[in-house]
Amino acid sequence: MKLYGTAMSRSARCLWALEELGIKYDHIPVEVPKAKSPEVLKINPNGQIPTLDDNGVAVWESMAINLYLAEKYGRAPLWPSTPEGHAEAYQWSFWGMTQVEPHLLTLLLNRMFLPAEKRSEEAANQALEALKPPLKVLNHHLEGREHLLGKDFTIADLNLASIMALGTWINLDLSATPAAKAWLDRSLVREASQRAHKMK
Ligand SMILES: N[C@@H](CCC(=O)N[C@@H](CS)C(=O)NCC(=O)O)C(=O)O
Repeated sequence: MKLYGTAMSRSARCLWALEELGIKYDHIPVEVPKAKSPEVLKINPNGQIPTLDDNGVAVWESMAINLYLAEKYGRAPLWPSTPEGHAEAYQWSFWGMTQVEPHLLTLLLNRMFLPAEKRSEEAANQALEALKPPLKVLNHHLEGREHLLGKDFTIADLNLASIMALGTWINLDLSATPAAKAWLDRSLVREASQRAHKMK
C-alpha cells in the first residue's frame, strides 16, 4: 500500500486514517507543486494528492480514500457496523467537504497562503460569515455527545475533524461554538492524528 502526498496537504487526513487503522503502508511525501508528477498521474488523472495505491487499486479524493480504507480494513466502532451508521459517516464526510472546507480554504488563502498584495480581507470575512451556519449545526449536534455518532470515535469524526483542522492553521476562533471546539480538540489529540500531522 502506498499513499502519495505530504502531510502539509489534504493527504494528512489519509495518513491519519492509515495510522488510526494500524495499516502497514509506504508514505511517498509528494509535495503539492509536484502533484502532477508522472508517478501520481499514472494512477490519478487529476494529478493531485492524496492518491492511494492499494496493491494496484488506485483511489483518489481524500474522503473516498478514507471511507474505502475504513470499510476495507476497519471494524466497529471506527467503521460503523450498520447501514445507518455508514449513512452517518457519508453524511458528515460529504457535508464537511461541501459546506465547510471551501470556506476554510478561502480563509487559508486570504489569511495565509496568498502573497500579501493578493489577499482580500473582504473574501476572508465573507468566508467567516459563511462558516457560521454550518458551525452552528455542528455545535448543536455535538451538545451532549462525545462524538458525531455518539459515544465512539468513528471515521465520521476523523474525516470531519481533519477538514476542521485546516482552521487551526490560522487559529480560527471557535469560542462561539464550544461543543464543536471541544470535540475538535478531543479528536486532534489522538495519537494517530499527532503522528500523521508530524509527518513530512
Ligand atoms: N477534493 C480533492 C482535492 C485534492 C487537491 O486539490 N489536492 C491538492 C493538495 S491539497 C493538490 O494536489 N494540488 C496540486 C494540483 O492540483 O496540482 C481531495 O480531497 O482529495
